[in-house]
Amino acid sequence: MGIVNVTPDSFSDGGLNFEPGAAFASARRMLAEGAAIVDVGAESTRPGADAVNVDEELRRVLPVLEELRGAPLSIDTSKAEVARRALELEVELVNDVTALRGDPQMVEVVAESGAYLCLMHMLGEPRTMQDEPKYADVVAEVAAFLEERLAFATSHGVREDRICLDPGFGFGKTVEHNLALARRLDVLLALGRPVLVGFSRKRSLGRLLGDPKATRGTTAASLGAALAAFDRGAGIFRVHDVREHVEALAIAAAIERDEATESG
Ligand code: HH2
Repeated sequence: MGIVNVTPDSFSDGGLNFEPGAAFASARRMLAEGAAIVDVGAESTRPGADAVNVDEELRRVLPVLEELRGAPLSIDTSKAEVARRALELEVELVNDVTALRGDPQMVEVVAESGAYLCLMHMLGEPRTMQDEPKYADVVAEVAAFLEERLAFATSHGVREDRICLDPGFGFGKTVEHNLALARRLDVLLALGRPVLVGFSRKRSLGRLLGDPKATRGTTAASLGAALAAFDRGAGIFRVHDVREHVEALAIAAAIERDEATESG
């Protein structure tokens, strides 16, 4: 899953794709490089980011979705109206970082459309989520949350086979919380749905490499995280550097396949 942030302020590619022309070009390049889908978002969720109102979010995102109509796209939004308009333009997946808690209409919009849905864990909200996040057991709590959100979505008519789950790296989590979750992806996979991971360029990666004030991670660090998550069963990788991830994951998958063949 390639990332196109049509925002002036995203932590990772802030401003780069804010102009619609730049956003289409990035999305087309990512698809040509092997992305299965491109996630278009118009509201930054970086720690401390301000919220964007629905009119502004639509103004940013609609020209991009219209131009790319027919391509495999995902919409990164927590607003039902933005999701509804995106789905009218044939977007296939709704990526809601609030896991259907941000807008009471969202579950109905997704259920009626039959679209795919990503449910992500976040502790708190973007403005304050990195202010000393605390868990008694981060893995158990994130798994319980995702299990409850999965049940909520399916009980409101979203088909279970359309849903993927995401631990939400960096969303109300310290470096240690992120590492614990990445190590124990098996606990999330036990919920029976594909797991999406979004480690790409996140600041935990820069901090792990020794810069306590890092605000982002490098491409190489992102690849390391993606490969470790692949080994633990992650199936969808939300990334900025598509070509590098496609190549690295293709090799990891080829090695995995070979082992599976040899063991019968
Ligand atoms: N991370 C970001 C945004 N949306 N969605 C899912 N499902 N999982 C994630 O980990 C995730 C996400 C934040 O990254 P980015 O889009 O690069 O930056 P920003 O939120 O500043 O636009």
